[in-house]
Amino acid sequence: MNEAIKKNILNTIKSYDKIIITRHQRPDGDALGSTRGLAGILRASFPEKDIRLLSEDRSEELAFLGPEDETPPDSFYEGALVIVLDTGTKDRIANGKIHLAAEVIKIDHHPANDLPYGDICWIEEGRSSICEMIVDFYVSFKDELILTPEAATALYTGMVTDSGRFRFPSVTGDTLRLAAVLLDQGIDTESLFARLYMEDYEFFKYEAYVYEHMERTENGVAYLFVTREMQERFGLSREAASNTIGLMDSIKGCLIWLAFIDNGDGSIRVRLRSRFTEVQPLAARYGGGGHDRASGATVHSWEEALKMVAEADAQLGEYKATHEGWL
Ligand SMILES: [Mn+2]
Repeated sequence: MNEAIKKNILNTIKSYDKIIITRHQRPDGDALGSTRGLAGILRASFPEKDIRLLSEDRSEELAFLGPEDETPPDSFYEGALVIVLDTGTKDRIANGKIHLAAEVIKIDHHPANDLPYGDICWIEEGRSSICEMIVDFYVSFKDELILTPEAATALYTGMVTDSGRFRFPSVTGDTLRLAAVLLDQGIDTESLFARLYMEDYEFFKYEAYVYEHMERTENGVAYLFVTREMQERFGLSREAASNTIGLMDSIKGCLIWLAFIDNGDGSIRVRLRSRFTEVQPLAARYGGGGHDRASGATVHSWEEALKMVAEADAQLGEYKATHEGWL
């Protein structure tokens, strides 16, 4: 079934002269890597087409991958094809002009939801990353498509970051086989990993602060309030502040961990993570969503945040009482 969808996508791409590639707001490595990677493949394969990566949001941390395209006049969208990557719902698309285009393709790995979009959809929930799907697409049409080392590096960046360096349960044999295709292009992994994972000296001071200030509920929910004061004290960017969630991911017995990031505008961004049990339903109760074990939501007060912590604690207590084998 997916083979037919992929073929349809390739034929649709071939039928347009202008193609716009975009992604979700607050782009992560997968959103950024997949859009850059696909743009690179299509530019190399179809040099006669005008292909633009047009997103309203960029990422400081991943700027090393290279510059992005400037905003063209609205007329550019006329008769153009839009490809949206890694974006589950229409409201999260980081491009407010896609309605001006002729046709929209959606390629995604987020669970189905009530805000569908796209004329052609290729959705595989089980996939570890969109980058993996783009490499799969490339491999399916290897004779017609060209993968450049730059595109391979962008795609590898997304595969590595969205899979937690190939550790998450979504990683399959296919994931590694497709990653191998990228490595065969000659990626400078020493430089890439240094850029992705090395941190400034001050960051480790921040990390120490996080471990000093995080809390744990009775049943083992680890959580932290990333206040404005904390963000200013350590000079944290929006991304760095929200990445705090990752620091709490390896605490024995803490199967759910939450980070509450004060946006400074009256809203508090919540990042939810879990192992063995799912946090997606909890996020959904607060108007959020995402993956089973990695979700996001927004609350509007610290009281509401604590209510969420209490619900997570109750869920975890129930889980631990009725399951074995977790740690
Ligand atoms: Mn993704």
